[in-house]
Amino acid sequence: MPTALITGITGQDGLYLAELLLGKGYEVHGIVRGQNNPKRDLVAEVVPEVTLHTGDLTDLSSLMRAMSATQPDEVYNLGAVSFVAYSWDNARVTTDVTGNGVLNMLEAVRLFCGSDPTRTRFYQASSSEMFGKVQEVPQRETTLLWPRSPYGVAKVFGHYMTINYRESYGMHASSGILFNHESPRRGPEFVTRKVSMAVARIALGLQDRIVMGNLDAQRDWGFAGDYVEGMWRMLQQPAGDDYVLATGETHSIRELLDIAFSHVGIEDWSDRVGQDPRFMRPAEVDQLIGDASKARDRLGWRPTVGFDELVHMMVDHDLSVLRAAR
Ligand code: NDP
Ligand code: GDR
Repeated sequence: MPTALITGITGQDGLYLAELLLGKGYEVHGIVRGQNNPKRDLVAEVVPEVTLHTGDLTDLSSLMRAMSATQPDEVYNLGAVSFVAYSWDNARVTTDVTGNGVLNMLEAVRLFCGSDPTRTRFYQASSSEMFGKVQEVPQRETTLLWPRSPYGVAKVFGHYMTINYRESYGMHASSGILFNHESPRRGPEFVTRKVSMAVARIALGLQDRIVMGNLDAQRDWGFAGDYVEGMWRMLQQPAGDDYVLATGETHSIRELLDIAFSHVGIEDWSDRVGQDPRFMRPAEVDQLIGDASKARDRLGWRPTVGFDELVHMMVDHDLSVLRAAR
């Protein structure tokens, strides 16, 4: 039975990945930070078979302890300060966790592997946010990186450090450059979930309006369940490499609002949506659209959930949660 260690197990992707790996017969371990993290209960509820270990990406010794306790065949480094807007006001902690945390995890894996550098395969959660200022459309593995946020800069560091460890030490290290992926498990601070929760509340008469930031930004949104499958496929290849995972379609925040409101029978949402500078960013990534042809050709990976279906899934989920609580 192969063994996997996941950082960021309490997050959206960590839970989907744990479910996927358990379904494939893996023994799954996760690293959870903090002395009394309430999300331990969430992991215990969703994936009770997972064994949790205390650790923090900023603490190398805790990562080394987790490596030696679990002896993993595969490590998925999903842990990060992941909210881009937060990263401007918290640039240092974002750098420490999202950037230097990758170096710590790579170093823990390298030291554990000793004279057999491919003993443990490593996945780094890189991001389309690294592309930042648009240089090329669609964006692919070779597109020039021009990050526009402290989060994006930290991810670029982690991305190149992963490539550097692969090239310097011969490690089986892969970097997945994933475009936005969402689900009913998405954190409420991200735009899709913020909209799905608010639209569900508005539909049930529990709220009048939603206040948003930039409605013109465009994102390439897919379903998180599809993207964790791509992560796993990367680590099943004979050697580590870098791959874009994306749908190849882009939509604006306005289109997201159109589809979500229309799903609950509201065609004109103009008086339901306000805008506030507090949700605008000091620098915006205007348009993301990914070219996942390398992942399609080499991994046989394809997204299965379209944008309308994804938005409907999230609104329906939030409606059912609210109805059940009534
Ligand atoms: P989430 O924000 O849902 O999860 C982030 C995880 O990181 C949480 O489990 C969190 O733990 C953990 N974490 C935060 N700080 C630390 C720390 N100091 N030490 C250890 N763990 C920590 O993110 P997603 O699941 O959406 O994303 C997973 C990864 O993929 C992230 O690295 C993200 O940046 C990246 N990514 C995500 C994309 C997306 O669209 N979802 C696209 C591209 C990349 P806690 O619960 O304790 O806060
Ligand atoms: P993003 O996701 O920054 O792309 O990072 P987010 O959902 O936060 O923003 C997407 C776009 O929506 C615009 N926007 C708003 N965003 C939020 N959160 N709240 C609002 O009210 C709002 N109004 C407009 C934003 O300006 C932006 O253009 C996500 C994270 O998961 C990262 O960790 C990951 O690396 C990238 O996706 C790929």
